[in-house]
Amino acid sequence: MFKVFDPRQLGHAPALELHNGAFVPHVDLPSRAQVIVDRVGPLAPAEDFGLEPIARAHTPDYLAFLESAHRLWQEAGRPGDAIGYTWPVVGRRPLNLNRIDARIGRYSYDAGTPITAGTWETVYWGAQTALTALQPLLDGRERTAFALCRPPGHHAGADYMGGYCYLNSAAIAARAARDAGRRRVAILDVDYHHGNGTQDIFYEDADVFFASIHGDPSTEYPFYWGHADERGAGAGEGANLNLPLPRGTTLSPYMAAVDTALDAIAAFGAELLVVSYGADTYEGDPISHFKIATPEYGAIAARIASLGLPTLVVMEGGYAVDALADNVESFLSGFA
Ligand code: OKP
Ligand code: ZN
Repeated sequence: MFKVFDPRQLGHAPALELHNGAFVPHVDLPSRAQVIVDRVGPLAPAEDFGLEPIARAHTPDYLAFLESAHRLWQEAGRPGDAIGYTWPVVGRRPLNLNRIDARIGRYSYDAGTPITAGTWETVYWGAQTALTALQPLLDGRERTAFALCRPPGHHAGADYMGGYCYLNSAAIAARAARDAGRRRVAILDVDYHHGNGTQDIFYEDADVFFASIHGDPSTEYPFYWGHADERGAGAGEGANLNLPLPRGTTLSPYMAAVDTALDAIAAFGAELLVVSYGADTYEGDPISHFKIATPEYGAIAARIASLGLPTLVVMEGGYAVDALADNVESFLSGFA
């Protein structure tokens, strides 16, 4: 398995997030990546494919915002990380406002996603990490690859950040695979949280199938996406599959959902699979509520591997830092 990690992803270290009514220490620590590197290395550094493949999944105005937001925040005389507090009501007319608070509101949907001085560099190299890991799958040198991306990306849409996510590395890689000639690509999202950003990016796309297994959004973040009746639209109708599961879900019902997703991906005729892997389905995760045990990740991955597709595993969430390396190692072992 080809494994990629770029150390330039360690610069993003958000201080606080607004969680259940209080500012608390942010759970997406740089150490999340470091403990995985220390266990599953050696990992190759990222090559630089530039902004073009990133701009195939994100809008130019959003990228300009992301690159400049922390500087504008500082110029406004603000301390610490840039974070929003005002959001446009869905359906409001688009306004191109210059004030930093309005711009943050326009390009985000929550207060868990602060922009630090190091955010742009970190997420840029996260996207390059995914693109680098994809290359040997495209030229047939490898069957599986692991992109150690951090922060996660699956909540980031074409023109918004949220849920600790800024650039959607899995979506960028899936689009790059299409651009490289793969006619049909599937994304299987097994993070605890619904991958709303990925869903939005491909919602009307007939050539990228998105399947997600996640905590039921009627009780779980991100609430407004991830319901079973979201099935894609326009040309993409039927190419989106949400499999929400209740709090407390254990391996057996989880695996049944994996089988449902894999059957749909096989029927779709995918030529390449991107897996958004979150280790936050773990029974000890501090912010999530499934009951998957460490050795069970190997079994889940082996089931995914039985599809027989070239597979890119992109790291998403997982916040039990003490168990994170074990969980990632177990998952990757299922592809061996
Ligand atoms: C990112 B990924 C609300 C806390 C919600 C956002 C969770 C983002 C998870 N009290 N925080 O999907 O692992
Ligand atoms: Zn998650």
